[in-house]
Amino acid sequence: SLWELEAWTGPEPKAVAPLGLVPIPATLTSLEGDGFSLSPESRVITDSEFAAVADQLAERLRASTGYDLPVVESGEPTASDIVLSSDPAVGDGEAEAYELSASDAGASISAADPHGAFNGVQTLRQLFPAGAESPTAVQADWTTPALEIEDSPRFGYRGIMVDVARSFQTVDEIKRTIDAIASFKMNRLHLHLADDQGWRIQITNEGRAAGDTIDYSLLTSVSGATAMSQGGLAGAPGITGFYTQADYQEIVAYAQDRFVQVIPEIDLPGHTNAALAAIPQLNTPGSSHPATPAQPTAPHNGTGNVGYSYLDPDSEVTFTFIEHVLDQLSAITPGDMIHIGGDESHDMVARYGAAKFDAFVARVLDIVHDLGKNANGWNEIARTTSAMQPGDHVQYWAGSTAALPAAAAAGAKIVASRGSSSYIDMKYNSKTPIGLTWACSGTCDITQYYSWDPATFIPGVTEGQIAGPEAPMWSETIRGADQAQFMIFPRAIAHAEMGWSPQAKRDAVDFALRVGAIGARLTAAGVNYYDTPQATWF
Ligand code: TNX
Repeated sequence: SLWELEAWTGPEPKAVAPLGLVPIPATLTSLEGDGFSLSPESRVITDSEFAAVADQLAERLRASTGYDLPVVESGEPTASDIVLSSDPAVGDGEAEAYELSASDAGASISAADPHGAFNGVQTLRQLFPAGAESPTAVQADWTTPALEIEDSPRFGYRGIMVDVARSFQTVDEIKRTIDAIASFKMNRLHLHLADDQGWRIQITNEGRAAGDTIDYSLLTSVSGATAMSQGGLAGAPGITGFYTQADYQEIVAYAQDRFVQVIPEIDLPGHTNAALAAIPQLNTPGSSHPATPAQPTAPHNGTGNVGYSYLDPDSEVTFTFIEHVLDQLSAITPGDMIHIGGDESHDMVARYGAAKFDAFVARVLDIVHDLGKNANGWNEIARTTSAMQPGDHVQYWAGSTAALPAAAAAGAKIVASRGSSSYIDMKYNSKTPIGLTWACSGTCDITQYYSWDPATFIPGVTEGQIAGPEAPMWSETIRGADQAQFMIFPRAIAHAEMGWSPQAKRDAVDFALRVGAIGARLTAAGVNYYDTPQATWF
């Protein structure tokens, strides 16, 4: 009959990219009508408090759209303007909250603090076509969907760690990664600055204690020149180098502009071969390397061997050294947090017992507190509750969780970095050419790194005692930012959503679709990533 259906012979229907918002906002309401459209006449109208955030937004969109996008502090908004306004009521006192509205009546972001406004800007970026991330002008219909969002984070701490000790990365490389993580509202960058294979932060002799004869410049002149000797792609050795204090401050300031706090780590008392090899005075009989003038501590043999090195827990020189290093590091770190390591001091514990190790950690915690900072340490420090105080963190990575509830009761919050679902230096699968396998083997992809709840994975530790998730990127096998980003993305994005979005809103299948919509953005922004088959790429 006339009404009989015929087989469709036209083109395949095109898959429509989902709204690629990552992390998914707490609440999102679609609005009737058309979305917000940028035009050559568009302006960013901002309260003066948010001027710096407005400048960053305008700079980004000027590059990709070619429009002028002036930033102005007053003016009657038109339907093509973006308005950033300060409103103390947004988020009900919750830090980082924002509200966003985009429609044919205009776009607006309101927040109680600049960090909230910045977060709103990251969401707005994701509402435009992927070309918005391009560093050069492209043609596109710069229209968003019509919607309203009210959003705030689940956890205050959402981070990654980059290990520049095993293999160095330049200031510019670190800045690129800061840009990328900040666009997913991540707000912590933990830098692993010293380990057996290298020392990456300049320490000067200025302000040495009376009687201290250590030449601290040796730390970088000797151990800034060492790194892993093998382990990279086709056996590539690690990259050597170090940050001058000015370099480090440049990273910190760049991060701060993007609301990312830098957390510097000096790993103590183990993982210290680089310090021992550089500073003769540390090589006392009670250290792991009692050197004689004829036999100074050799640089690390360049393998990933761990657990053998340690500073002498009974030598005052050890603590003179630590006080000076942490004093200078604190002075160039505006953030509240110094990471003291504490992991894998196997040979020290074997020689002296756990009580000596705990006493060592307690003394270092006191040093950090006396400098006016809070301390973080890997979960081996969890027993040291006597010296812990509110504001401190314990970072869980592996092994027993038994000591964590007491550390939390002493006021320390737990940073969630369990190896099997947070370590982004692990291979995605057996074919990944770089990466390790000890913490996660088989498929270590976005689902594994997404489908768990930081609030419930440690028995006896409650949601309020969790600072948030951090994904560590160790560098035994990773060389430079391009390789690092291949390991970081998209797994760190899974962590970003886990740290930000309400648990009830999270769904692995939906996430895999939204991440897929992020791929083109990362490509446009020049960020490397692994195009995992677990995502649907649009
Ligand atoms: C364990 S995680 C270590 C690091 C290694 C990492 C490699 C931790 C606190 N210690 O020294 O780089 O495994 O995955």
